[in-house]
Amino acid sequence: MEQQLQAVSGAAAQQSPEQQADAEAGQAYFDRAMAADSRIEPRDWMPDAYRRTLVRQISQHAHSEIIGMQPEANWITRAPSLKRKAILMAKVQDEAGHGLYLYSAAETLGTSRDEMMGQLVAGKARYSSIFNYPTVTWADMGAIGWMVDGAAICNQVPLCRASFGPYGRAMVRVCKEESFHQRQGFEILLELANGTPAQKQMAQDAVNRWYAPSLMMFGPPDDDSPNSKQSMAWNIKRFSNDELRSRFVGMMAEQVKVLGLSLPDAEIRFNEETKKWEHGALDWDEFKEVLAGRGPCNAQRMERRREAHEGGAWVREAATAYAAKMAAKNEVAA
Ligand code: BYC
Repeated sequence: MEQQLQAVSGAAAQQSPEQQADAEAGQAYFDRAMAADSRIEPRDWMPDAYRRTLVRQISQHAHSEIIGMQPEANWITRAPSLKRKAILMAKVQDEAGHGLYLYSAAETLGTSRDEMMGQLVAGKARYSSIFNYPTVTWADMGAIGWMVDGAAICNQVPLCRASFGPYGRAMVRVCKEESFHQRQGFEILLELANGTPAQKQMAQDAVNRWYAPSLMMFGPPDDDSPNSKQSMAWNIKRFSNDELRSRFVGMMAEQVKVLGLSLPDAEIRFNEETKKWEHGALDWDEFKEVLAGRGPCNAQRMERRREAHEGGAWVREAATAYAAKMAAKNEVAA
């Protein structure tokens, strides 16, 4: 907050007295909204840093949904039955929809979708680390649904209460769809776990592969998370990365028993004193490597995204030409 006030007073040097008075009134309105835990809407005054933080988080989130379609799309043609194929296609389409709601929410902050997409294809934007891991067997569809979408739910249910209205409202619908995604993943694993010994092993191997990457989805440990404190003060994030990770571990530790599988972490336990779930150490060097673009599938994910973007150029051009034609027609009619 101190930083913002400095930014406001720094900018004040170039502002007219009226503009300065408006900015001060805006800041006071914003501070009251934060204290009352109420919402900020796109036309409300907001500090530049709040706007930048939201564009950063929402656009990263949107990119994650779009890139996140790739690992699962990899199995659409090889799904083991027509029913599984139809369900997986619907899920992948949902992820595209989530990306679109989120790009729209970010656009209300004044950044265009073109700009955000441009940053993604230029390799300048982040997306979730989790989507840089390969999907090597059908059981990975189960593990992604159960664990990755499960982690997404833990992270995103609190975001339904994010202080920025369009983000919070988008999250409500996203979370409803994620619940269906998680159940479909759990059901894939349950069927495999109750199948032949080879199928059960395939399910266990997938759980083993996705366990640590899904815990890392929550972001770096709290003492290494530069954005958390301010995002929590602004009521964007409601819980810290470690708090959400701990809740997620607790949820998985119970559900894995129903599957008849195990989590690859002997150190999972509920700490009666802190009332929190604990887990074994994670390899944060691996996380940093993935964020630096050196994960197992980073290059492939970016290449596919660029191809899709270039391949879709004619659709964007056709839609723009059609919109211009309709606008001209309406003008003549008016
Ligand atoms: N991967 O200070 P921190 C889905 C970055 S889609 C990559 O803790 P923050 C699904 C972070 O951006 C799920 N980067 O940051 C889709 C920051 O870098 P910058 C996606 C990560 O923002 C398809 C730096 O590390 N979910 O479920 O306070 C199929 C320091 O971190 C990651 C969302 O996007 C990561 N895992 O907290 C199936 C949820 N973690 O920007 C499923 C919304 C951290 O300073 N986002 N970084 O350069 C959030 O809740 C928060 O942004 C995070 C990070 C918890 C992810």
